[in-house]
Amino acid sequence: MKKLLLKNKDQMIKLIYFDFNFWRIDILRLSLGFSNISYDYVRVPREEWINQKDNFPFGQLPVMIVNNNKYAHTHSLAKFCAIQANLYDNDKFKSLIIDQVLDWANEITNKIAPSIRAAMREKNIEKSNKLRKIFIKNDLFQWFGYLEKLFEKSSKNKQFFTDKFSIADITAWRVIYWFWSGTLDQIKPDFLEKFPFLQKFFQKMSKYEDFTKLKEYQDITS
Ligand SMILES: N[C@@H](CCC(=O)N[C@@H](CS)C(=O)NCC(=O)O)C(=O)O
Repeated sequence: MKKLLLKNKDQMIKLIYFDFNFWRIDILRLSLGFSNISYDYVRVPREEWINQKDNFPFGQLPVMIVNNNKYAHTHSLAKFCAIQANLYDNDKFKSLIIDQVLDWANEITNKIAPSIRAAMREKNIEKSNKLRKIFIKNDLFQWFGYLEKLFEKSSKNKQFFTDKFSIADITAWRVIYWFWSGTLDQIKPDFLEKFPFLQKFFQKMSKYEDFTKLKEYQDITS
C-alpha cells in the first residue's frame, strides 16, 4: 500500500521520544504505521534530556509536532493519531471504551513508576525491589483484573475491545507486552494466566497479521 503523504511538509507528523521503546510512543507510531501515514521519529538521547526538557510544553515526552505546533500527553496524542489512522470510533460509547483503555495504561504506569524510578534514577535497587513487591501485591493483579473485566464486558467477538481493531487494542497489547516480556523484575510472563480473556486477546493480537507485519511491531518485539 502507498504511503499517505500529507500535502504540506509542515503537516507531516513528527513524534519525539527518548531513545528506547515504550508504550507511550509505540502506540502512536503503531497507529500511524498501521494506516501507512508517514511520520518523522526523533529519539532524544537520555543524557541530552536535561538540556532539552524546557523546549517541550509539559517538560515530558512523548511530544508530537504538527504544523509547527508542539503537543503533549499520551492520551491526547494517541487520540489524534488514532483519528488520523481511522483507529478511533465515532460512536460515543465505543470511544469511551477506547478512552478507558488509554487511561488504564496511564494508571498502571503511574502505579509501577516509583519502583522503576528508584532503580533507574536513584540507582537504589533495594528500594526498587521493595516498591516492586508492593506494586505486585497491591496493584498488578487488581489493575489487570480491571482491564480483563472491561474487555469481557465490552468485546462481543472477544478479539478486539470494541469488536473493531482500534487504538484500544494497540494500547492494551503494547502494555501487556511490556508486563509479559520479562523485562520487569519480579514479574513473570505467567501472571497473564490469571486473566484468560486478556491472555487470549494477547495471543490473537500476536498473530494478527495486519498488525504483526508492521515494521514498528517488529522493532518493538525484536
Ligand atoms: N502526562 C504525560 C506523562 C509522560 C511521562 O511521564 N513521560 C516521561 C517518560 S515516560 C518523561 O518525560 N520523563 C522525563 C521527565 O519528566 O523529565 C503523558 O501522558 O504523556
